[in-house]
Amino acid sequence: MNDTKTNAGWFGTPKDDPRVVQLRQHLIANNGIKGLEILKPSDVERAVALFHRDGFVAISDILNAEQVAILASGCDEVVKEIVAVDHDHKGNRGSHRYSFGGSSLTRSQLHHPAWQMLLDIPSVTRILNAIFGSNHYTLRSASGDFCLPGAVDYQPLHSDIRDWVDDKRSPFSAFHDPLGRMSIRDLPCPYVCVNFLPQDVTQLNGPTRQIPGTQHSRMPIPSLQDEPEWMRLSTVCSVPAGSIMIRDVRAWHGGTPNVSETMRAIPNLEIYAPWFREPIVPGITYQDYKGLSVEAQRLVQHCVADSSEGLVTGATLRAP
Ligand SMILES: O=C(O)CCC(=O)C(=O)O
Repeated sequence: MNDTKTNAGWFGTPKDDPRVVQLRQHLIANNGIKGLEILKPSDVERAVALFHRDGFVAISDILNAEQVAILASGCDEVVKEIVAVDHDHKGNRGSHRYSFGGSSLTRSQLHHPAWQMLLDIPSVTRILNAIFGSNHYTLRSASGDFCLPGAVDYQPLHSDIRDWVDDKRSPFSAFHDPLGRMSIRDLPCPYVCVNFLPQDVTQLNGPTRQIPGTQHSRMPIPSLQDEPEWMRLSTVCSVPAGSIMIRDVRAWHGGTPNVSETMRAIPNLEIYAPWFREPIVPGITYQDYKGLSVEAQRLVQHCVADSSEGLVTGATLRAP
């Protein structure tokens, strides 16, 4: 076991524990969605069709080598700061698992240049325009997730958006049909997450599991105990660095074991559909905003702090 405690190396259950060795073998033999299509940036129509069919789509060759290097080093820098305040790798999305936004005092990483770089990638803009049928969508946050090596457990399946029909105690969305006939799941996609991959995502380093076609489902989401094995193996891999996953956040998804030697990050942009808005927390200073391209400024227009205000940035395990 590499017990460094201050960096993001393997920590926790020994990597040669028989259960870990067996899990690794099982994942190599079985992990990954069979026949997963990985599209190219020019496959815009197919991307829209797969997104609406499955609730997610993977597209390679979005970032070039230089952009991948900038994003990887930005993620490493932020991960180091977060792990420094969590020596036991307890995480805030399960053991060894963290939200980049949930670990930031601003609830976002939009202040970071590596995330700002993602705001104006023309191939992404083309696909989002096609998914939403307009360019009037708006950024909610720049965040994402990472999991450290030694994450041996599965994160429960979940949706990132819930309304009052799904969960009366902690709905994510204010959407409410007093007659109880409509749920946010009956609507067109209100909110997408675009994950950018700064490293290859493999069978072993915690590929996101996505259950195809569940974005409109009203079935209860299975707990870890009830989840069938095919769902555990329904992961988006192997996908090369520089790719994106575009996900309808209503589709059931969850984190999976990272039994590799290295951290896996999936920084993201979270984007509201043109017709959907919920409260947005400022994540970028006016000064930084002024330095962005016109397209990026359009996207972040609702995330900008007042011109007289700075932002207090830094790592925390419990974002305010
Ligand atoms: O890390 C992943 O692959 C998914 C994480 C996730 O869905 C979450 O923490 O909400």
